[in-house]
Parts: sequence; C-alpha cells; structure tokens
Amino acid sequence: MPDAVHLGSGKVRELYALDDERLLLVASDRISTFDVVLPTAIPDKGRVLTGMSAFWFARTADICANHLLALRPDGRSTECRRLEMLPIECVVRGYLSGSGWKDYRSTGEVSGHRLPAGLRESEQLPEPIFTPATKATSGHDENITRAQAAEVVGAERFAEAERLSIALYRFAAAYARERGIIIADTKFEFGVDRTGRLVLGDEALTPDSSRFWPADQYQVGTSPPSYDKQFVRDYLETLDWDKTPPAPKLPADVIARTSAKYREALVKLTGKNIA
Ligand code: Q0N
Repeated sequence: MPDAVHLGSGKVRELYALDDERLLLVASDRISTFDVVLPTAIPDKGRVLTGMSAFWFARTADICANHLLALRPDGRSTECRRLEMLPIECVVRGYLSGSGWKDYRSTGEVSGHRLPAGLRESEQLPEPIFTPATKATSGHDENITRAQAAEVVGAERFAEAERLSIALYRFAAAYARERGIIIADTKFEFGVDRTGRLVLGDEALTPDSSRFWPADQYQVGTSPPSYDKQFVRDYLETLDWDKTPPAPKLPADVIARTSAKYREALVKLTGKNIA
C-alpha cells in the first residue's frame, strides 16, 4: 500500500486514506476473544467478514445509505466514502446479553430503557432497543443513556441514528432468523457525508460487530454459544490462561473448525461462499 496513509488500526482491521474522499478498510484474518487478539490467524476470516458486510450493505441500501464504494479483488479490502463519524456506537439489542444483561440485572434498565421485570439472560426483548455507547479508545465501551447520546450528537442526528439502527437491525435479524442465525445484538457506526446526509459506515452485521447465535442451540436462561468463536473459547477455557496478553496459540483443529464456522455463516446468510 505505498500510496495510502495509514490512519489507524482496530483489533483486527486497518484503515488507510486513499485521497480526500476515499478510505481503504482492510479486514485481516486476526481474531480476538475475551478482548485479546490471538497470535493465530483464522484463514479467510477477513474475506468472509468483508463479503458479509458487502452483502448487508447491498441488501439494506434502501433503508440507509452506506459508505461502500468498491470491493477490491483481494476480497478483504473495501474502498469507502470518507465520512465525519459520529462519536457514538449505535448498538441495537433484540435479546438480553452481555453488558445489556449486566446493566438490566443491576438497575432494571439498559441505556435508560426501563424493561419489564423478570427477564432472564438471553431472553428476547418485547421490541429491539437502541442502547448507544461511548467510543472508548482503550478499554471498554460504556453504555450511555439516550439522553446523553442526544447531547453528544444533537437531538435530530440522534433520532435519525436511532431510527435507522432499529430499522437495519429489524431487517437483518428477521432475515438471519429464517436462515438459522439469531442476531442477538449489533453495533453500527454512522457518519455524515459532504451533503450532510447520515451514512452507515464501518463493517455491518458481521459476527465481529454483532452477537450471532445458532438458532437451534438457543435457550433462554443460559448464555448461548457464539456462532463463530465457540470452538476458540472452549479451547481457551481448557487452559489456565488468565485472559491477559499474550494469548496462547490455537491448535490446527480449532483453527480449521473456526474458519469453517465463518464460511458457514456466510453461506447461510448469502447463499454464496468466498472464491
Ligand atoms: C472511520 N473508524 C472506526 C478500521 C475500523 N467511512 C469512514 N470515514 C471516516 N472515518 C471512518 C470511516 C469508516 N468506517 C471509522 N475510524 C474511522 C473503526 N476503525 C478502526 C480501525 O480499523
């Protein structure tokens, strides 16, 4: 990438500037679990997730404009429209899990939504809820109330981001559910383009930005297995690793089975495998 300026790294992706209007988003084969990037790559993961995002961007373009301009021939890189990103994570939850479950258990609320009493872990919510979070540069994103998010981005932008996030989640969750995958929750990142329009950026509706559960193993009151990372987690739990870096290497069978799960999710959702 001699002509591209490196702008930043996520845990598993890299971002480069191509020119004033365009960025290059590169998805690696790196995997993170328990918030730690593992030393072992998962073959094809980057191309699978890039393909999945591209699929959702195409399928949801009538709900919301998105930043995707072109998929590069390597399958893992996408040229994207450069946006002014909103400084909030737009999280939608259809099920009670992770920090949503934690917040509900201690306060009965998630991001200012008062929820019915007596909900159990992983239970489907009566309606999907918008639970914005701060973008932590290090450490964990923190859930904020809808009022706090509206203060940060402005009431009008907030309302638009909430409406679009819920609409995107409803569409994708219903689509995935018919294909055996529960999207328990998901995170969107929006930005504003030159014309002032709100545009969906980042990756969208992948297992790295969402909780994917196999529908046939879903059970209320338990924490369902992760669609993609369960073999990795199960293996790491057999070790006495304390979940701080450096992480242990994965054995070949865990790598192969995990790679297959990502491809299986792509085929289930899109009907197509990667080349
Ligand atoms: C942007 N991030 C956060 C890749 C993911 N279209 C855009 N325009 C301007 N900025 C961004 C995008 C996008 N997408 C998004 N940072 C800048 C997530 N990054 C972190 C690094 O790896």
